[in-house]
This record gives sequence, structure tokens and C-alpha cells, in this order.
Amino acid sequence: PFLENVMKHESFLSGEYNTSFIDNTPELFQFPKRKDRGTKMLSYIGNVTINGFPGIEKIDKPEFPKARIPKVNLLDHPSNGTKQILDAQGAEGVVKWVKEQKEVLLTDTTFRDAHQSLLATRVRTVDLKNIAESSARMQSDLFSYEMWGGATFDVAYRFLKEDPWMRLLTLREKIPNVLFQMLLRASNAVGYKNYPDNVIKEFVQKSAYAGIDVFRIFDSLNWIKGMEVAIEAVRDSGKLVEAAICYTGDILDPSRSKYDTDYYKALAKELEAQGAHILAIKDMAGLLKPEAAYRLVSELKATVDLPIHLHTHDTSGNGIFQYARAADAGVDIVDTALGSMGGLTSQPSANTLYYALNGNSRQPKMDINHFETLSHYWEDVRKYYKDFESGMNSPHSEIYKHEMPGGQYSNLQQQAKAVGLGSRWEEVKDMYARVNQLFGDIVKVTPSSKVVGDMALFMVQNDLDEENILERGKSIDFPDSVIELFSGYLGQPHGGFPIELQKVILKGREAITVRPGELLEDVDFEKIKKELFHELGRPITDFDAIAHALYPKVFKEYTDTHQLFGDVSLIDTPTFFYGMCLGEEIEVEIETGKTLILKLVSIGEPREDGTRVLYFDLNGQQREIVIKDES
Ligand code: 3PY
Ligand code: ZN
Repeated sequence: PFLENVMKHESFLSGEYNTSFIDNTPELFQFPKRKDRGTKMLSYIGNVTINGFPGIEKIDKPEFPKARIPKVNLLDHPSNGTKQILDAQGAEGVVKWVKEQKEVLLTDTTFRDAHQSLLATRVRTVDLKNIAESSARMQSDLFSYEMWGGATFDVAYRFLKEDPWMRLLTLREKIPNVLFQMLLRASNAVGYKNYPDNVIKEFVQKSAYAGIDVFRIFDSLNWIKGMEVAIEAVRDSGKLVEAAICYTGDILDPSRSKYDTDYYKALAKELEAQGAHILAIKDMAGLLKPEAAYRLVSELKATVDLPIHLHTHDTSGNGIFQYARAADAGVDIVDTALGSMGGLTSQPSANTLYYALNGNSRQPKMDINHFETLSHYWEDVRKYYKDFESGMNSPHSEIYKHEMPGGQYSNLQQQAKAVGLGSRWEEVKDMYARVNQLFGDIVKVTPSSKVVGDMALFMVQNDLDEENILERGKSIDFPDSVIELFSGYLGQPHGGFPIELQKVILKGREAITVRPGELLEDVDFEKIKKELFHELGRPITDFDAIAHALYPKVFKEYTDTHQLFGDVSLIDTPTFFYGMCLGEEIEVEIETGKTLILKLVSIGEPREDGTRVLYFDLNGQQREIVIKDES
């Protein structure tokens, strides 16, 4: 505390101090009464026990089976994998190696897109950490783990109250042999709007430093100009640029000629010229029908000299068929999830693909028994997150109509519930498709998909249809995200914006057509660090500063929670969501070799001021925690 007081002091911060500073500044020796880590953690647990976790139904903690963590010998170093190729031979070495492989290579998305798409991105670091060492030893043939980026960054701070950088660093330490891949929304980084160029560069540089090897970069309108800064930053970092084209429409349907094969070929060529190492086809909604996959992959293979990495969502149930046809056409890498985290809005199951390609020379190289064992672990862990399941439990062919990305489905559903439209979900989906047409049939992927979702919720909530919008639009206050899109702040859509609608939405304001980053002022990271240091009274990392630059409000709420409850990421997931039962005992490892043993001994009746006293046992000592009962 003394050092903290020194470092927080005005004179110290401004550099206006001399050798008598300590002797003449008595307040440096006044220490606030602080709560220890144990008490902070008990406050969190007590609070959830009494008031529940925000956004999920408050019930008594269910009994969950103990997750089946496979036993592996940690003294056996994991086999060398793609990470060692990158380290020894650089990005070009990885590309060369990929091209030499006869089998289809796999990316495992269980740590990112699978749970973003099935469980509203809520899987916590502790559950990833617990299986990481086993995964490294059981999946060393993978091309990569897709394990970061997309919505995970924001959700970690916003809902899970944990630090996504720590997740990356922790997993990197435990998985040293396979490439780590992230999803980067180009100029939107891991957010929902364009950021200044120096934020994108800093984000890429620090992510590469913390452990990301492959950056899948996409623009939510397939506007290549919006990808340039990110592509260059990744090339500068020495890591792999996986430039993505987002698939929308239907190349098999001649009536949807806006997005035909030539459109995708032109994009691929441009991305190759920009310096992509790998080309991704990002079929974020699972719209690429099997025959279309065959044609598109064949055509792209003939157009560019890059490995092709195919990403889909299995929402329709056609994912395995799509991958099999893509394999026939020579696709190099496909995205899959472990069996129990695969299918439906997630990626196709790796385990199933293995059997689907039995007898095919391109069957992926993998130890299927290992994949089944890891799948058991996820079958158990998935139960902790049952409140975030979308409720979709069979293949959903309507996806071809509403075209909603898999990663958005369960998240938009949560958003609809939050604004009281949970029971009108069917209408929301239908409206989503109508908004797409109203907007001129745009590419829908974060953040453009979020704008379509916001507008759909807005129209259902206010009983609006397409005609009202155009007729009465001048008196309608559109959601901010809609105004931003039509102002050009997310970039330019293929074919431009519908002019009439744009006028109605912008109400006389000018839209931009240049790259938004050209107009945004650089963020001053040193200033952010200084301010945060002053506010939080602790050393500020570059990682903190980036998080603050991306989402100041979310980061502030996260740090407030952290100050109140400490590092809640260490608590096991059932306790994190449901608190503790009377008489229950749990263990929390707060650092290697240091474990807290917590027991909930009693819960007092509410007192007049609405508080209750909870008695815990913390490593054998009684602790009294006062919690306000919000019920
Ligand atoms: C994301 O940007 O988070 C996505 O998963 C888009 O598909
Ligand atoms: Zn996806």
C-alpha cells in the first residue's frame, strides 16, 4: 500500500517531487482498510448466492457432474506442431507446409466460435484452462485453435468480469505446440465500430506478442479498403494474415446476382495482392450449400495461389456435406468443433467429419479417440452454461431465408429477451430478413449484422414495417448503430446504400465515403495509461490501455467489479453463476499451490435495512459477509 500511495500521489505523478517528498508527505503512510482476496471473493459468492447472476434465472445451485478431465502426463511434452513450424520457418514456411499436406487440416473452434455460437460467448477462462494441457497433448495435429477475438474479448470484460489478455497468456503457456488463431474485425478490431488506425496497429502488435499467430481478418461489408490497416499490421508483426471473404447470398441462384462467383473471385485476387498468406471463406451464417462450396473452392483455387481455409456454421445441418464437397475441390483447412460443442449454430463436428471422410484420401489426420475424450469434457462443461443455450435443438433450414450468422443467433436472442421480445423471436427472425432487403441486401456479419439485428428489434418493438419507415422515417429516431452504418462509418457496401432510405435515416447529415480511419484521431495511449493509473492506483499494462481505448465504459465497469470482488475468473463456473448451497465446501486455486477452501455455514434472515449476514468458513476461519438482498 505504501508504494501504491506513492505512485498515486499528485506530486509523484507530475514528476514534481524531491528527496524530501516521503518525509514531508504523511498521507503516504495512511493506508485504506482493505479487504483481502478471500473476503472479496466471498463477497462475490455471497452476492450471487443471495441475488443470483444477472440475466439468468435465480435457482438453487444445480448438481453438476464433475467434468471429465482426461489424465495426461504433464512431464510428457506435447508433440511439436504448427507453432514450431511458424517459429522456425516463419509465415511463408507455414504456407508452404499447408500446401504440402494431402489431408484436410483442421482448426478447432471450441475455445471461441463454438461457444460464441451456442452459448452466447459465455465460456469462462477457468473451463478452457482446465482442459488446455490435455488438448495440447491430444490434438497436436491441428492446424490451429481458434481461441480468441470475435465477441470473446468484449464478453469477457462485460459479462464474465475477467481479463481476456490473461486468457490468451494462460492458454499460450499451456498449449505451446499449435498455432493460435483469432478473429479480427479489421478496422472494428474486436468491437462494433471503426477505431483509429493506431488502435488497430497497437491491438495487433500486442495480440501477436501475447500469443496470436494467425489473424483472420474480415470486413463486415467485404470492403477491402477497411482491411488494409489490419493486414499491414499483421504482416509487420511476422504472423499470418488470413484474409477473409464473407459469403452471403447464393451463387447457385441466378436471381441473386449481386454476390456471384465473379464477385468472390475479384475479392480473392485483391486480397492476395494485399499480402494475404491464407484466404478464408467465411460462411458466417452457413449459407454456402454443398454444391456451391465445390464450385466456389474450385474457382478460387484456380484464381489465387493461396491455401484456402473454409469456415461455416452447421445451422442447416449441411455442414459436413459442405466440407466433404469442399475437400473434393481441394480446400486446405476447415473449421470444426469438438463433437459435443459442434453442430447447429456452431461449426460442424470434427469427430463426425472424421467418419464422413472415411475411405477418402483427404480424411483428416487425427486421433479420433482423443477427440472423443475431449468431447466428454465439453459435454459436462456445457451443462454449466445451459441458461445461455439458444433452444435450437434440430437443424434449422430457415437459415437460408433469414441469413443470420451463427455467432449472432444466441446473442441476438439474449438481446431480444432483454428488451422484452423473447416471446416474439419468430417475428424478430423474419424481420431480420426483411431489414436485410430494406438495406439493399448487405453482407451481414459483425458489426453490420448487429445493425440489422438492432433495426429488426427496433421495428418489431415499435410495430414498424418497410412502408412506415420510408413514409414516416423523418419523425423516427433510428438506433444509433443504424445511423452510423448509413453515415459510412462502417465502410461502404457493395453497390452502395439505398439512397432514399439513407436520406430518411440521415435527416440531412452528410455521409462519408472515405475510410473512417482517415478521419479519426490517433488515441493517446500514454495519456490513457496516466489517467487509468491515477484512477485505479495500480500499474497499468499496455493491455489495459488497449481495452480502455476499445470500450471505455465496459472496461471501467470491469475494473470497478475487480476492485470490489477481486479476480472472479478463478471461481469455478457453477459457483460463479449460482453461488453456493448451505453447507457446501468448494476450493479455489488463487495462485499455483495456493488454494482457498470455502464453506458456506449459514445465511441470516433479512434485516430491517434489507441486508443479510452470511457466515463462511475460509481456510478454517470464520468470515462474516454482509450482503444486500435485492429481492
Ligand atoms: C464475430 O465477429 O464475432 C463473428 O463471429 C462473425 O462471424
Ligand atoms: Zn463463425
